[in-house]
Amino acid sequence: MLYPKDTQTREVKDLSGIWRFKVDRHNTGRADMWHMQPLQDTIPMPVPASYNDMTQDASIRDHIGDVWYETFFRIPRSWSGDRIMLRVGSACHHAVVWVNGRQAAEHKGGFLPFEADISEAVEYGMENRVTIVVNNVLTWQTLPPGRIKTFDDAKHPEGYRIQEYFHDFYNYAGLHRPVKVYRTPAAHIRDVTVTTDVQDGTGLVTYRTEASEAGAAVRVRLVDEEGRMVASGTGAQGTLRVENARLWKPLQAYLYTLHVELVGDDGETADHYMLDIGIRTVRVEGSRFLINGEPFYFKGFGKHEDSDIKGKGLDYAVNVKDFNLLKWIGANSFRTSHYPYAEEILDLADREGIVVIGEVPAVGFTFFNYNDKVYTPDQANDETLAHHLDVLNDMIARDKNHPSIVMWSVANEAATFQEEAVPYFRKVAETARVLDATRPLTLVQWALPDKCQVAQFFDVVCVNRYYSWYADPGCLDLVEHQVEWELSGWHRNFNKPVIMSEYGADAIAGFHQDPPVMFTEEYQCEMLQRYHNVFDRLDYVIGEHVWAFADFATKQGTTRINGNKKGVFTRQRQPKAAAHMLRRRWEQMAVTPKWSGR
Ligand code: GCB
Repeated sequence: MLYPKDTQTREVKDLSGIWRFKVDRHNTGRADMWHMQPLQDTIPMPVPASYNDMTQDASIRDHIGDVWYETFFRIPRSWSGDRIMLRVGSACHHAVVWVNGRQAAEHKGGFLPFEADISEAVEYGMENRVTIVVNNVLTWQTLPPGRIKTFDDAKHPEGYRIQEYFHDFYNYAGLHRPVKVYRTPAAHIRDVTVTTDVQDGTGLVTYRTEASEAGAAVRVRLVDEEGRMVASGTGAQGTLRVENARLWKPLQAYLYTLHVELVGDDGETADHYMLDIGIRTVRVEGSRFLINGEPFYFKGFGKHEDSDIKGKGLDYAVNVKDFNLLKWIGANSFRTSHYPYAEEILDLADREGIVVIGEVPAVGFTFFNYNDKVYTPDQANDETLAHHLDVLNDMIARDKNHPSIVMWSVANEAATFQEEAVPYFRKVAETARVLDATRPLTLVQWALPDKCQVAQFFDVVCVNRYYSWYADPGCLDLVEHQVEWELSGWHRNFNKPVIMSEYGADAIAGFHQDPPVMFTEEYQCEMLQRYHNVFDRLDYVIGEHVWAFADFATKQGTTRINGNKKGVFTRQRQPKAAAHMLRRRWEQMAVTPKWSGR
């Protein structure tokens, strides 16, 4: 799905701003057709943003069910005759959209965009009303999954409900990414797919375009960062050759712009789209992850889209700060744990040369008891799998052209030790390979190496493990023994490169004790250091992603002290002691890369 852009033939209106908002206290608004008139008794609500932390009202924060958003926009008369699209960047987790009371779109899944052709629904030159109902309920047929718990006892008032979910990050909801209206010509470019290769210094840029009319004439040109055209071609698909190509490299990004034009019968440009691309290759070979043929060692974090007040709402300032912190600390990569991030973040990664592992929102497919079945007819069932495949499809369709994304993660900590996981993840892996044959695949593991039944379907083993935290809390002296025992098990059983995709300890900024105890900054440093000692000894360990980049909001519970404090930065992006320790390590690794001496 193409990101809306202003081009020679296209124009975008961003509807970000203050919308009208109303909580549907009894979830009756759909039946009462609230979308037919302007909403009554609304409060102001920013878009994009999560609504949860915006007011002082806990019943808004904790509401289970529908909330309503509404705004007004004008379409100039000059847009008449064009194709007018409405695009929602993300609505967590289900949404129905009406324009002037007429249904335009319905969508399930909170972290990916959807759009609708509203050419017939809008009035040109007049005011138009868009109404969006957003629902935050998680079930076993959503990603991530959840369930509504009801009570049948005297301790709870009748009808009392709780939204349960099996991941820790807070279930923020609302319109998290911008809503945009844009126009394209009626005859338009529908999609562009680019893959790249390098042969003896020549970059090969293979492109495929889809147009609204089959057989439409297409011309393309590739322009470098200085504005010089380096290659051109015609035809709906083809391969452009770039002599002496400047490669997209980690921390040394170079982007070319591919201009795609649909050509009318008169030879004029009927539609025009521009895509930034990077020329690079990605391959797993033996126990190495190669970017442009060079072994790459992942240094970085699992992150979240999460900040004060806005929750999961897109925030350019926070995003730029985060990329500056990544560079400051010497990181070169992150995983979009545990859902596809905003396209604006991936654009920054492309531009800054930060390597990304893109993840689908399949998180919480585990009960922390090996024997509790996850894949049952009333939990992770065929409908869940079908939705999982849809989301995978939509994520790859949206993100396939980002050079920063080097691998897809199809799930985080699924119960891969249960035999029902085998057909489930065989199907997921097969589908991902059909959708994208160019990028390696992983599934982030919680199972132990002798128990996992699906790692053979993937190219890289990613493991999350919290030795001396959830297991043997306080026993720092066990960490090296246990990490080495586990990682060597993965290597022995599957013979694939291994990334430690999560490891870490909660540290409350300002808590100190030496010798270290849990929740202090000293303990966080010491634990990370002990993991690192093992990574440095094991040749097949190809990366370390500390959990987490920054502290983040979670659901309430006895293991979380006003959020998850495993951040190396606080939620306000201030460094804890561990950040300085990592900075020293990663700067040194830039000078002496892991495999340089071998
Ligand atoms: C995990 C999860 C991550 C949690 C983390 C923790 O294994 O993948 O989402 O936040 O542990 O801190 O418990």
